[in-house]
Amino acid sequence: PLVRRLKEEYDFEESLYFDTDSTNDQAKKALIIVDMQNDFLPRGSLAVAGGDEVLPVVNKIQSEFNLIVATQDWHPVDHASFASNHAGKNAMDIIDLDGLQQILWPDHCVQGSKGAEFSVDLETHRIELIVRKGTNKRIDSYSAFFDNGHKKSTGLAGYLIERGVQQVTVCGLAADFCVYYTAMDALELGFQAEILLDGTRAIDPDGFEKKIQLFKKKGGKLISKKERSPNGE
Ligand code: VGL
Ligand code: ZN
Repeated sequence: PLVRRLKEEYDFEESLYFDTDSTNDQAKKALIIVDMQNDFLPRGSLAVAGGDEVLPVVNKIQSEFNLIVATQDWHPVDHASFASNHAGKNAMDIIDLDGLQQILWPDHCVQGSKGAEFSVDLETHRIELIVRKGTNKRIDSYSAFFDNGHKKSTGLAGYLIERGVQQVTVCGLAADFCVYYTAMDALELGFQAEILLDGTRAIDPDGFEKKIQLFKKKGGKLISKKERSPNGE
């Protein structure tokens, strides 16, 4: 009954107040800001080159959205994605983790650490939901929607659907991992999805280039804030 009531209220509002195409469009778009955390920024333990350059873009584009959500990579110290937790292994080695290929990373985004905090330069006051992922020590989660094995949902899809969202724009770090898998899952779930190119940076730019071919093939779009507003406003 709650869902039905929400649905009725939503339809009701839509027909009465959000009846023009442009405002309708606004109400149905969400911005997903992925992992803008100290460890992915310069001097962080898994620093993405140029990661700090996306901050002004990610801050500015928020004004175009009525709903802003964010994610935080949020690992326990003994997380299986950390090379330090596997004797004789180094960062960037690949292991089998419960049947899935797992890239090993330097320790990063440990729950409660400074490295796991959002950059102080990220505009956060309009963020309505923060999804924390990678919290189970045996399970890694790049996407904001599912863990890497697609075994469990984070609840984000349900949240967005209940908020009437049909289109998501994904930005943040890193382009070739958490941003890419978030955007791909969004498409698969039936959302229209776009990646904000000047609002993201890759760990491996060549790898990202290959991955986004598949994203485009599946119907994903690439946008850039600069193109939308040539004067940078
Ligand atoms: C990420 C590697 C490991 C990301 C998270 O946010 O893209 N990459 N954990
Ligand atoms: Zn991680």
